Amino acid sequence: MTTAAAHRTDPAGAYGEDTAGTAEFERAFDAAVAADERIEPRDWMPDAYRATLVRQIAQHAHSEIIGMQPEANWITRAPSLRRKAILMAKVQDEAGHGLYLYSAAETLGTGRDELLDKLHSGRQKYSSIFNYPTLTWADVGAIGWLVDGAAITNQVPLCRCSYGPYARAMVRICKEESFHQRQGYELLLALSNGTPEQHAMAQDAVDRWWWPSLMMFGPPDDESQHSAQSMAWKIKRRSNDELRQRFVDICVPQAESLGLTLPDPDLRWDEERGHYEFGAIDWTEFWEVLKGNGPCNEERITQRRRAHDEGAWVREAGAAYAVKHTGGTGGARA
Ligand code: BYC
Repeated sequence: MTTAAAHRTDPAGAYGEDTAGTAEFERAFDAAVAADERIEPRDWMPDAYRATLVRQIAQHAHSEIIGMQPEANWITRAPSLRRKAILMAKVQDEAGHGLYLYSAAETLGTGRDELLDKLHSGRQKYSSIFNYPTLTWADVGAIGWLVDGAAITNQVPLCRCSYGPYARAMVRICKEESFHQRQGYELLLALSNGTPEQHAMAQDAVDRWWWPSLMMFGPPDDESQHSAQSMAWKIKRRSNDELRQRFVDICVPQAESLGLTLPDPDLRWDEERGHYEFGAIDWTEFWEVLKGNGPCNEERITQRRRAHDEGAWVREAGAAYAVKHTGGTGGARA
């Protein structure tokens, strides 16, 4: 344990009303963040830091859980047993990611029931991307390549997030997302090199998923209300626009290898900046989706509530089992 860490654990809320004590904890917290040390669950942290983490981690967890729906839509219609097995494994991975993330949020003192309640009542968000429909089999490829690709770009810096449990959850999630991205790329490559109809289906999916994928990174930096504080706290390590640019730079050559085009007539290499220029994003569409007016918002949340209600017996059985075998109270889990 380093010096900064040694002084920052809050002994059962001892700082209480003691302002001088709080100031000391605050200094230790700031020093730990400045020294790139990890903040751990029992360390003192500012209320706003805790609230920001709960907001972001919960939104992230909800995205993983809701994100199962668009792809699960294709499990029964996958074109081969191999593709079906791969897709089932991927969707199951997403469920696992959601569970690690709910656990990370729980270390901040917010229970899973509360988080799910906020999701179901619309008080917490999930990623905008999952409010778009999966119309063809090629959409499974486009989600893997673009949506998981965007997720990795965003999440690799989160492996260095200042909050220990979130950063550690990200390490494993990123490894799994890399497989997901590869499977999507491989699926699209097979379609792109297939019949003219298959190629057209792959192109159509990329045309529909490209712009919503760019929106996943959040609003432009000058409209991102949380970025400055989250970066100062080292929760976020890169800005929304920086990550979006990195994603575009990665995708353009990959699209060329796939033999597919990206639906942006303004896309061009900027020699001077060493990056691809890209066209204007329709931010009106993004904010409308966030307000609940995307093509599938209602369908997604209705399905989620139904799954939760229908799963009540599983939670009850799990709680009863825990009481019987551990003598504990069980604590029903989602
Ligand atoms: N969608 O100040 P800003 C996956 C909200 S799932 C919806 O920039 P921040 C996968 C934002 O919350 C991957 N809302 O916020 C799963 C804020 O509103 P509130 C999901 C968005 O937090 C299954 C407001 O806009 N990844 O990989 O500094 C299958 C202003 O934004 C979005 C994560 O969740 C959006 N796209 O930065 C396949 C990553 N963008 O909360 C794949 C973790 C912004 O004040 N999250 N908003 O009401 C983050 O890195 C950050 O939270 C964000 C936004 C970059 C998304």
